[in-house]
Amino acid sequence: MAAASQPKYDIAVKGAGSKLGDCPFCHRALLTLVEKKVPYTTTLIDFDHKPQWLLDVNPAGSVPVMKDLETGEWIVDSGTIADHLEATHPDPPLGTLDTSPQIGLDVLPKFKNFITSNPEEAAAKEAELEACLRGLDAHLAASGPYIGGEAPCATDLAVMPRLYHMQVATKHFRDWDVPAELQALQKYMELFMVRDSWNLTHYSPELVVAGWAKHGATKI
Ligand SMILES: N[C@@H](CCC(=O)N[C@@H](CS)C(=O)NCC(=O)O)C(=O)O
Repeated sequence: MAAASQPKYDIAVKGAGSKLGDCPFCHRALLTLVEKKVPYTTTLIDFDHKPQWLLDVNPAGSVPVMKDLETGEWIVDSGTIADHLEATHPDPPLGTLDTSPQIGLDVLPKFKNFITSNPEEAAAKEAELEACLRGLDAHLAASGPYIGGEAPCATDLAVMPRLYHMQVATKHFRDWDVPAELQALQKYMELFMVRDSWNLTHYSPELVVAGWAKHGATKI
């Protein structure tokens, strides 16, 4: 899979066969490459058969990891990859997470706590998720349509994959929808999901559901 000829990097991401896998961190790194129009190739890592080279490069065994094909340098972790790309390919400027609005990132632990909660704690976890989404909606309503304003910033590329997981997993496991009155948030997700970068990098809802089922999400 190549974004253009003369790849500059090869990025290893979760996947199997020819399909991208359900990793929001890999998704963030891929979105950054595509938004910056950096040519790359992709190596898919089947988590049931992790290659030894991945463990040599990153003893944690996690992806994404990205190799600079000119220098041979490995860049490990989605945040480090995003910062590296910002430094080496400043156009279009996305900023770094540190310099971008600090909002929305905690949607991942919030929805994870909700979809893995037991019946006694579900209402409280739902309320915490909703509060997090309301904060993001208020930011988008005031200074959107993206978290970065008129154009996506580094935070958008980290948050959108998490929101996708949230949307799919809460619907499947809890028959829950983002409250309809959070219109700026609804519009934001729709707007992002028609970007070329999203179309080139997204994976199916079925993979998201299967992934969270493995991580303890249940229907109650
Ligand atoms: N902090 C890392 C986290 C990456 C991460 O946790 N990736 C998961 C997939 S979503 C992984 O590779 N897990 C290894 C495993 O489950 O064996 C980053 O941002 O890149």
